[in-house]
Amino acid sequence: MSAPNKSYDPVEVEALKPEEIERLRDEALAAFAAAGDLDALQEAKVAHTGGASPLALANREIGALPPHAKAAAGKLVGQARAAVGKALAGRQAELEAERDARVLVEEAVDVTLPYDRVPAGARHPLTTMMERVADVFVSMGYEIAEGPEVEAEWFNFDALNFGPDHPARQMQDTFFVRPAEDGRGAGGAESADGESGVVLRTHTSPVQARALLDRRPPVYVVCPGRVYRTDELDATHTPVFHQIELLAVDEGLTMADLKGTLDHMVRSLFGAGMKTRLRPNFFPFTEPSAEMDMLCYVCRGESVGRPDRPCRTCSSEGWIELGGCGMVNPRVLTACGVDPEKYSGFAFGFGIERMLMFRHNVEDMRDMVEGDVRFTRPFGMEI
Ligand code: FA5
Repeated sequence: MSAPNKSYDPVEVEALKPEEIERLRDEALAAFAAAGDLDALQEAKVAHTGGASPLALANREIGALPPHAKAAAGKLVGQARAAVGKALAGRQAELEAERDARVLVEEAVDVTLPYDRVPAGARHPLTTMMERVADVFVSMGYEIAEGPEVEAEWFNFDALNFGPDHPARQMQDTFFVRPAEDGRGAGGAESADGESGVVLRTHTSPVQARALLDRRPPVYVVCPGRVYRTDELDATHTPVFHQIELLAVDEGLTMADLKGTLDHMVRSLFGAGMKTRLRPNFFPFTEPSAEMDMLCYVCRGESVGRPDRPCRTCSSEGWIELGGCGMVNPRVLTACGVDPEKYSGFAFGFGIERMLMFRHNVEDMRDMVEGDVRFTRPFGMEI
């Protein structure tokens, strides 16, 4: 900045000459107009309005003028700076509006497009059915127990009191696992008769033996899982299906506890007023054993003897067969190291596919295994 000087004439100070101020103003206006985006405008702003800009320097020169010249020079520079500020604000608004319009176009979302070309998946109704049953018992304090699907024959049969030549072994048609090439069993055990000693489990009952060997009584477990039998796939059978097994071993358990537990289960799953009935049957691992039926949840038994009101769900029999049950055979307790003098237990097991069939009027079990979403979709998207 020049030093104060009484004889100083603004006309003679180059930076304060009106035409120079005008030139600086016009240069700034042209730079703002030429700025194509907000970044360029920011650069022009610094160059033409910043502390080191020619107009700011000119403004500083005013202080060095003699008093009589200050007002005119101040007015000149002030007007130029005001014009520059106004042009800057105008261009800033223009460029911001342009940017906003561009962003709206670039980031536009076409809400008319399909939101998702791959429909969300959902769990299979068999899985949700099995969990729903297991939840009934988990809420009563039962623990979920699991076992392998490729199972030792000992757990699948021997521990459950199926003797080596017991005809009951043929009750369930078994997939035997072929022994390894070196003649050793699939589990690494020597096999004298060339059998591997390993099967695909035919029911969830081997989990009973595993649960008893793993824990000390009292034992309260529920065992859901996949099982295998050499059955042909037809409307009511599949070679791979699901069962759910229940086992309770404690002091003083009786058939009445079994019956009460079954009744509680059907009421939880099918509603108030439901009940079960037991019919004598035979399983080597329960004694006594029974077949368990539940009241038909559709007609509640009212279709029996009423040809005018037939029920398709129970074929007008009033009852639907659920599965097998009984008091745990003391020989099973002994095989698993539990004292049958002190403890008793009950168990039951049934097929999930069959339950899904009558609960949802599924007429053909093949629909459950074919993986067609037209079958699963009506069950909803429970995940
Ligand atoms: C058993 O498997 C016994 N482990 C049940 C049991 C457990 C009895 C505990 C006593 C104590 P069963 O062979 O009857 O029993 O089979 C039970 C259920 O599995 C049947 O009621 C039926 O619902 C289902 N099931 C059997 N075979 C098939 C199949 N091929 N396809 C679909 N479900 C089947």
